[in-house]
Amino acid sequence: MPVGTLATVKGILPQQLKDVGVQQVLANTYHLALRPGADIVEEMGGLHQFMNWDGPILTDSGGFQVFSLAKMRKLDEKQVVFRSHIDGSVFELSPEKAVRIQEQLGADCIMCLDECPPHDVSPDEMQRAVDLTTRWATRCRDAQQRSDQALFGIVQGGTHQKMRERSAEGLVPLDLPGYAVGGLSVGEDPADMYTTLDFTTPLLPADRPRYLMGVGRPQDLLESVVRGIDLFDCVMPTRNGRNAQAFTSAGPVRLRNQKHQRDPGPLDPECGCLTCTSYSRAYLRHLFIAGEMLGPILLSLHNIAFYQQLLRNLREAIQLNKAAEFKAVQLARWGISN
Ligand code: PRF
Ligand code: ZN
Repeated sequence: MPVGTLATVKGILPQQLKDVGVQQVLANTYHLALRPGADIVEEMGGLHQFMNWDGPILTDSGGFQVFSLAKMRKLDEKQVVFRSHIDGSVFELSPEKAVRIQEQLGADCIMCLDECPPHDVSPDEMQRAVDLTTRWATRCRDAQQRSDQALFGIVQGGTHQKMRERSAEGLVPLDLPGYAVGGLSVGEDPADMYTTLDFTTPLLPADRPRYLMGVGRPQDLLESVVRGIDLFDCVMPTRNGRNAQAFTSAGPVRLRNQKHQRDPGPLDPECGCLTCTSYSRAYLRHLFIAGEMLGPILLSLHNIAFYQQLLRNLREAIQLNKAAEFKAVQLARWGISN
C-alpha cells in the first residue's frame, strides 16, 4: 500500500495508482482527525469519495503516530491524551474513539488502537504495552458499529519471542479478519526484524491477511513475504522519490548525481511506467536540480510502479514454488548478500 497520510498519495492521481497496479492505499486516522477532521470527511461522503479513490483503503488507528509525532502525551488504561503537532490543541484517543473516527472515515480495513513502544524498552515495560494493546483490541472490537469494515489486530512485543507469543495469544482468540505485526522497523537491526518474523507470522492465522506495518525497503519486502507476510505499507517509494532516490531493477539510483547529466537512457529499462517510457535520466536530473515539481511526481510514480512490479513478480514466483529463488536473484542484482 502506498501511503496517503492526508487522503492523498503525495503528487499522484488515483488513476495513476490504478495504472501501475496499486490495490489498496493507506490513510492515517491521526492526521485526518486533526485536519480536516473526521466529521468533515464523513460529511463529504467518506474517504473514498473525498479523495476520489474507489479502490480499497486501510486506515491506521493513530496510536503509532501519536507516539512518533504528537508533542505531549499521557497514556493510561482508558486512552492517550496528546497535543496536536499542528496547532498544539489537546486531543484524546481511546480505543472506542479510534474505531468511531475510522468508521466516520469509512475505510475498508481499520486498525485497532495499539501501543508501539521503542524496541529497546525493559521487558516489564514491553509486557505492559503488549497487555494494554490486547485489552484495547477487545475494546475496539466491542466498539465496532459498522459490519462492513475489516478490523485488524496488531501484535506487539518488540523482538522478544515470549512477548510476541503473549501478544498473539491475547489477540488471535478475538477472531479478527486480519492481523498486523507492529513494533518492527523502529530502529532495531534488520536481521532482528527477520528473526522476529520467523517466530511471529506462524502465530497468526494463515487464512487471514498478515500485515507488516511500516515496512520497508525492497529487500525487506522479499525477506518478509518468504516469512509469511501478505501486506505492507511504506512511505519509502514516495518519500524517497520526492528526495530524488529511485528504486530500480539494478538497485537504488540517486538522480541528483552528476553522472546522469548527459544520460539519454531511461531510469529503469525494465520498467514499463510512464516515467521510464517517456523521460530520460538527464531530464529527471534536470527537474530535480531546477527544483521542478514534476521531478518528485515522476519519481514517486516510478517507485510505486517498481514496488508493484516487484510484488507481482514475487506472487508469480510463489505460484511456481520459486519464491526463495526469486528472492536470491533479486538480492544478487541489487548487490545484497543473501
Ligand atoms: N502500530 C501502528 N502503526 C504502525 C506501527 C505500529 O506498530 C508501525 C511500526 N513499524 C508502523 N505503523 N498502529
Ligand atoms: Zn519506471
